[in-house]
Amino acid sequence: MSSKAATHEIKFTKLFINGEFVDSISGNTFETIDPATEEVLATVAEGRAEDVDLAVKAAREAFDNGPWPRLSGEARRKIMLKFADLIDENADELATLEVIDGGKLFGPVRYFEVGISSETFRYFAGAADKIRGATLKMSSNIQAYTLREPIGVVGHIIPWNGPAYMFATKVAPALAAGCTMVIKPAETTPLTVLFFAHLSKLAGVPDGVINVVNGFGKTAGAAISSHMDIDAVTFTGSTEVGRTVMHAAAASNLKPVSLELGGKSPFIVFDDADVDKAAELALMGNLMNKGEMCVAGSRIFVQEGIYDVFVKKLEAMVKAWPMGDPFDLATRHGPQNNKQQYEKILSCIEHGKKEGATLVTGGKPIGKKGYYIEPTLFTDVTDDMTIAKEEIFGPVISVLKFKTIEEVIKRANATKYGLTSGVMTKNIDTANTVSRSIRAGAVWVNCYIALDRDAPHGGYKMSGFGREQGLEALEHYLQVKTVATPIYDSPW
Ligand code: TXE
Repeated sequence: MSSKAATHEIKFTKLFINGEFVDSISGNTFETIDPATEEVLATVAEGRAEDVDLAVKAAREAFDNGPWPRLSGEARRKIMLKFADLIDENADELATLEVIDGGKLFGPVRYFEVGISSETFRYFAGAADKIRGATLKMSSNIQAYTLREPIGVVGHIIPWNGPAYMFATKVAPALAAGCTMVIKPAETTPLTVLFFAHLSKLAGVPDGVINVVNGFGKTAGAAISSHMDIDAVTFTGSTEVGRTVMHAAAASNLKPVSLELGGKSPFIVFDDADVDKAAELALMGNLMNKGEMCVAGSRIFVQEGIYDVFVKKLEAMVKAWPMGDPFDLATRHGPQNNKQQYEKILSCIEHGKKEGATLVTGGKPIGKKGYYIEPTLFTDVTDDMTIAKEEIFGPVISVLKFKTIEEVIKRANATKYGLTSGVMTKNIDTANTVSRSIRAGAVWVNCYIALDRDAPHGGYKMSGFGREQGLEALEHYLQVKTVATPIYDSPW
């Protein structure tokens, strides 16, 4: 649907190690595809274990002997602020890469997600000179305090649904803490991350602090999670691979991991809610980014008194969801990121049909080229159906009916996931009860996807653990050291 991919010059396709773009040791490459056309966009260097080794060596040297962890917080802040400015100055390029490599839409990325990325750098730049420990009350003749030290070399394994956002979310707090790192972008979306690597050099991030190894999960990803010289790993992706990463971390050097593993978030609409607003939020919470969002409100529980009106309004909105050229600012619907994801979504839709949900609209692929799927609305969904249990990660909305608050709380919590949730009601007591009862990392009351730099984001249960964004995100990148000295002749 877009012609821009064919003419856009792609500047960076190699690995980025120790401040240089380099070929992989084996010389292997792989192709990255434009999901809107299924045509090859670029041939990219493919890193494997030996390239990860090289990248870790560079990061280790930069950590053990280089300037980054030893710079003052102010000096790190300055470089991070420069990095943020460069992100804004290159917003068109970054957004274009996100569209052609990841199937995202130009408007939301150019005018929203790139800005979130640069603001994330500014937020954590502001924290870089405020990392401090505490004075401890031990005994009267011992003076003790804590130091917060960077944890060391960090491995970041990044998914494909928002590479720019993910890069900033993981890299900015790690930089602020004084860590060095090896990043593996998803194999379907390496290009934005490579462009960020180029910007990091322009910003003045010293060589070896940021390294990027493109490659596949089972080779490059596994080499990161099992590496003996990586001190911590962060992972965002599927629950299944999260488990593998944790196993590998445990089986190697017991490095701490933080995992963000998706969800099956409830969005609960009570009879007294503003129904127009509720329908609009349900729509955005499922169709934005063609549903490829860990925070999707993919189980919409609607109270019986408002159910029919809600479904009518939502149906009209889903049918009017604008499709078209991803570079057209009016377009809201793009291709799914990759073939595997496209097939998974279509298979979930088939399950929905077979298991007895009512298909109100959508449900089919669009066109002959590109991974496009119609925005899809199912009603009469019940808790036991596959579409109510499994993360679909696509433009598929499931509406379920409920009667009472006690019932809906129980059903909303009856999931292996616990990432986010939403509740729509004008009754403060209802809002408070639901907020305290839902087992999830966020409850959005009369709003949805209220993500912010200052708001910690992360999961309960099998949605993972650890928090990204907010000052809490720094914790993963810091060690606490207690220092104690005796005080002789203390007057106290
Ligand atoms: O994810 P994978 P996939 C969910 C979503 C989606 C499903 C499958 O439901 O439909 O996962 O997507 C790297 N060791 N989310 O298969 O494989 C991989 O190269 C180390 C939710 O694409 O988990 C990529 O960089 N790393 C989610 C990253 O893991 C490995 C975002 C994610 O890919 C690896 C994406 C291994 N053995 C998918 N195997 C969210 N939480 O936002 C793969 N990888």
